[in-house]
Amino acid sequence: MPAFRVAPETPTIKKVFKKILIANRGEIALRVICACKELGIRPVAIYSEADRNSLHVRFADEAICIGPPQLAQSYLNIPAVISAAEIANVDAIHPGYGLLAENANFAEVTETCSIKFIGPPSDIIRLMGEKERARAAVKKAGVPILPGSEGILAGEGEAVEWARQVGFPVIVKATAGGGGRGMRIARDEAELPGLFKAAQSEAASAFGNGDLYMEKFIERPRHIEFQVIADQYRNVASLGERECSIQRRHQKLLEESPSTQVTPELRAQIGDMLSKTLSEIGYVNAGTVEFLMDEDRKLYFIEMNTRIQVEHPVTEMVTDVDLVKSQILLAAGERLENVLQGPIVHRGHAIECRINAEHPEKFTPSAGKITAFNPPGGTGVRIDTAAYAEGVIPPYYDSLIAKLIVRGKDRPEAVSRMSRALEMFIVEGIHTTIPLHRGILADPDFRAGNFDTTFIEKFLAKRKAAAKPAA
Ligand code: MV4
Repeated sequence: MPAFRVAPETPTIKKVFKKILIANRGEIALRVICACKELGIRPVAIYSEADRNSLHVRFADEAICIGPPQLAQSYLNIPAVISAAEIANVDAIHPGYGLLAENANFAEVTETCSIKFIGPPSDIIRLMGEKERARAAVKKAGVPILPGSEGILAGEGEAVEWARQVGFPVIVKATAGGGGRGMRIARDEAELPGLFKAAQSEAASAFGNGDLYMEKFIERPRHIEFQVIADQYRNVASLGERECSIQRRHQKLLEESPSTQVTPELRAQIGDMLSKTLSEIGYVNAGTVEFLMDEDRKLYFIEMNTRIQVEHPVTEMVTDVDLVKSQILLAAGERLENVLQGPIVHRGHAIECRINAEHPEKFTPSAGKITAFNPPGGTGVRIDTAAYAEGVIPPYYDSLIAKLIVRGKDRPEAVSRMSRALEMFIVEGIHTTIPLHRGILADPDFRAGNFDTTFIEKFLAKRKAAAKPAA
């Protein structure tokens, strides 16, 4: 990729939408509203009956109630969302993350109604949503993937054949899955047919598609993902990586950038490779390419997400690129060089802690009224939230209530800043993951950067042992 030139002759962006409907709620709806306001675009909110008093309704120029609290009857109700967009006469829809963000049919219906979907074309969403097809597509374009099957596994017999070739342990994954759903690890040949059948029927009932594929199983991987943005003229830029190994049951808890395991050379190499690959595929708008890193620090593609992600602020903090504004401008047809207005530079270190409304030990949702709310401030601290004192967290939706993001000149400063910010973050009336994060930030292995995707398991076991009185 060429370095991006500063283009002083084209400092302002001409092609812009007048009105955007935000098909989401909570902190990401507010985040998109911020981007709209800064671009002089009128944001239109949709909301369920449970969200009447929420901040995304308050800060939007218009707000349309689309139904009762249940997701299927409101934020996931495609006819209701499209009707609101038609009534408000918007130029585009921003789907946020989750909900309809990676629903290819929704993107297709939106475009059929002559409303711009802020994301990739629906056929690209569909391609990346079928994990086996995505894997084959990026392999063809030269991205390293793990040894594994080619195409969909025809049956247990073929699974055993591939496993012999790849070598145990192997993992079978649902092509319609992703994010950890519908996977089974087989450690030897004896258990593979049973696990295959279990995975197949689980995938069939969960996704309406029982198709499976196989990969070599990596024992203690790190989860590292690369942020990319692309215009509709096949220009693609990589904005570096996020380290996302601190997860529990496939829910990320904490993310950071850069990864302590990625050198500037590796970052540039993967970035160039992804720019070339995604240009060939015709990728457009923001996207995230997920990799597993093995003990030899080799990266292998596992899947691609075609949306803005929860953890996008850590990339924004180290690059100073506003990813949501970029999404909007790219969807409006702007060229990448006009959106970026200069080279991509990585400065300092950023960490994000996801503050969930849940019990810190049991991880069960904790809905209710927030009685006290003191978000921390100060140098290098950012909070993305739609929560406020006296506000109510409804029980129907995702438990994420705030993202606390810090930037420091280096990792030690970011860790220290996050620790003090967590100390000063007060939320009362509901349970949150704030105490859990305080514990993670104090952990010697976390502080040393010495962790992988098995970190949380060990951390929680240590905690439990320490909490028990000595026998
Ligand atoms: C794997 C793996 C080991 N080997 N694939 C889980 C989420 C989904 N995106 C992919 N996942 C995994 N795929 C191979 N070939 C281990 C995981 C995995 C994992 C990955 C990232 C972060 C946390 C994880 C926790 C357990 C398993």
